[in-house]
Amino acid sequence: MLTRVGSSEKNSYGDTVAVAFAFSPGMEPFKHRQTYRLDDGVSQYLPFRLMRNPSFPAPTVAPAANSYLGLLRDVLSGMGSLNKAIPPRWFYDQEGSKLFEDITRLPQYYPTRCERTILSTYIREIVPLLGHNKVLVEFGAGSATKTSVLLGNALVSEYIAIDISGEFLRESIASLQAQFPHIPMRPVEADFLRPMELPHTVLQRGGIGFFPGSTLGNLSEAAAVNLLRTFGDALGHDSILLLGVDLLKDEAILLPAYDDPQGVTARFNLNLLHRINRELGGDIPVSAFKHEVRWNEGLSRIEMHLRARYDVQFRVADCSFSMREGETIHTENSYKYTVRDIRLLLRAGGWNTTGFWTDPDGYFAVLSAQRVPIGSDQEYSAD
Ligand code: AVJ
Repeated sequence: MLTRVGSSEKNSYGDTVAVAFAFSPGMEPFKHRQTYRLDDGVSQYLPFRLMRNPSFPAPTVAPAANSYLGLLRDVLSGMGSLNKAIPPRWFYDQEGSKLFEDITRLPQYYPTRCERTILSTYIREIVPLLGHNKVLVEFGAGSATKTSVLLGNALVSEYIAIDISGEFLRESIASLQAQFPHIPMRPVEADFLRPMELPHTVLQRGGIGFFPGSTLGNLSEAAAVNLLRTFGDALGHDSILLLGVDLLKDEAILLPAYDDPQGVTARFNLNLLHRINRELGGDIPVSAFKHEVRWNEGLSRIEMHLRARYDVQFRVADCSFSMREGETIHTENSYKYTVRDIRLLLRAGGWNTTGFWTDPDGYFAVLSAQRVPIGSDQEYSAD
């Protein structure tokens, strides 16, 4: 029985990329098409590889999922810039993924609750838009708690769950597999921001990209459009996207969602510094930093920062850094959209909106979309 497949390979930058996934004992999710190691190495052994996609605009030097080198590179380059910043993907080590789960249960953090309500309320309208027997691919699956309503109602041929936090993902998928034993499931530890190539079955049957939680909101417009195009390339022509996004609303609702009085979001933000200390041998005095949330009206986004309470000096991987009192490390953006914003973003990313659902308060939205047919030149119409 295949219990664990874990592997890695070097890309052209010498960085270790992607490939590690595992199945819990007893899962055997796709025994019937297990592949075997051939002499020419690991790529034959794996059902698929993650690789550079030629349609990606520029060869970005993206760090591998959760690799030491990836973290090191992002921290050193981010901390060496004039405006210090570390990308939010590094929040999600085992501890950070758990803290994020705690955030989703906070009364102030409405997105998870609203999205779950939308999905279960409108599942009967959503399902017919998802086609038959397509491959469900979830980007940033995490605890995958929103997936069961889809798996229980839509007809999908298999489920591929991608997340940067491998251990966490494998646990979530193991319990989902127990709930739906007849659906083959594959947990894939990877950074979905890297261009990816999915199993052949996705292109054969068409994919349903599931991108919940407003994770898209972490990205600038340019990066969001690129990612939506990458999804389209990976999922194929006959694919569908089901996207959850957070809508623009009053600051009085937004700020507490990211700055809860219980301090859970603060712990989540500060865990990044603990992680750097743990994994890169840093000596950052974490207590010298304060969780800070800002509403950036002009850019329509929530920003999270770590603000130095006083002048501090520290070392990370043998590099020295100093920060002035009040100086911040920018750790996350969370864009908030109008319905029109998100429709335009989808269209720019190669997707036509086919469905839109929201909660009674209009806080959150789920949208379905279809790929814009290549060469289509849509005329003006009244819809
Ligand atoms: C997972 C990116 C959607 O932006 O709301 C929650 C992350 N950060 N609280 C969000 C987050 C602080 C979350 N996303």
